[in-house]
Amino acid sequence: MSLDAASPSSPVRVVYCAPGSRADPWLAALRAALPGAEVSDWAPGAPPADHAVVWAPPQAFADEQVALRAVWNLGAGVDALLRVRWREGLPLVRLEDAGMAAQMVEYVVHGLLRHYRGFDAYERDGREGRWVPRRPPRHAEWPVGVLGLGVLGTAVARAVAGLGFPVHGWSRTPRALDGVKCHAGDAGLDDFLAASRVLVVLLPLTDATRDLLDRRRLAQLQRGGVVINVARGGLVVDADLIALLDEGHLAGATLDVFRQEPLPADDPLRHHPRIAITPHISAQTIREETVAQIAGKILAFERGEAVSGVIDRMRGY
Ligand code: NDP
Ligand code: OXD
Repeated sequence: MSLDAASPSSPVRVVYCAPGSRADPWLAALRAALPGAEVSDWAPGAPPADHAVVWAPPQAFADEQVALRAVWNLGAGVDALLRVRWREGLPLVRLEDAGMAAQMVEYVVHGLLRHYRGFDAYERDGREGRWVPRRPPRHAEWPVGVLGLGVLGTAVARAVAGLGFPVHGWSRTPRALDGVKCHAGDAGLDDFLAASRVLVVLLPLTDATRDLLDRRRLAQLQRGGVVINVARGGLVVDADLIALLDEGHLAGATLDVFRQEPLPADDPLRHHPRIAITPHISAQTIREETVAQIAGKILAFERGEAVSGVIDRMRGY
């Protein structure tokens, strides 16, 4: 088998499966990046391939594609990928950054500054004819906690620290980051929450993190707290978030991700005056960088080299 376009041996076969997306531009980009490969779109009954490039594929895809040597996820989050039953030992590989870290930093910094500088209140004043300068806020009064210190959480924590905010971070295993007070594991969570006023959620959704942010944990944030969830909706208990906003313990929330997407028209999160929502766009998959990363890793994999980003299925991320 070969990835060399000039080689006479049979080409490596790459199949693409991302239901709901337009396949053509992805197929064209994959063919350009892997000129020695045979790249096709998946349909039931398609011939077996060596590599799969996927986003939320159906179970039928995994059941049929029994010759796969690796699966390449078109995103950083793998909760949808792990809902599929894959052959034991088949490497599942996620995206790492690929242009998402810079977008995530922009989104979180925007959300943070909106609350910190009180822009919503000033915009309301402007519309309603008021002219009321308020006392300038102090960074020291707005410590930021970043839940998850992986590829994206680290970029966000560094950027926020660079703006002058006190920053705390929380991860499963201990981390060390300049300018960030790092906490780890279940034992470190209470101190982390108590030290944070703004909570940025950048954890994967796993059995260990589902519903993590319930009333008890959100209430540990400092009074006037703000939640910025850019990871997955299932990490936060919506009713508890709304109750703490209504009671005044929390001051606002910026939410990019939801348990059900698109968010139903009648969902209370859509209509709450102190919740801003966006349609899962905080860090989108960028085709050019994504294909370059996946193609580079497929080439390395075929040369027998180790690749980064392989998911630990037991851990769930
Ligand atoms: P990484 O895998 O690089 O980082 C995950 C971080 O979470 C790690 O620091 C890890 O700890 C920590 N973590 C995982 N489980 C636990 C746990 N049980 N307790 C404490 N910490 C835990 O992921 P990324 O940074 O690349 O992405 C994070 C998430 O962001 C994705 O899983 C995805 O859901 C979401 N996402 C959302 C996007 C959007 O547009 N809204 C776009 C892209 C991603 P440790 O360091 O010890 O391993
Ligand atoms: C991802 C996402 O996980 O887009 O990459 O949410």
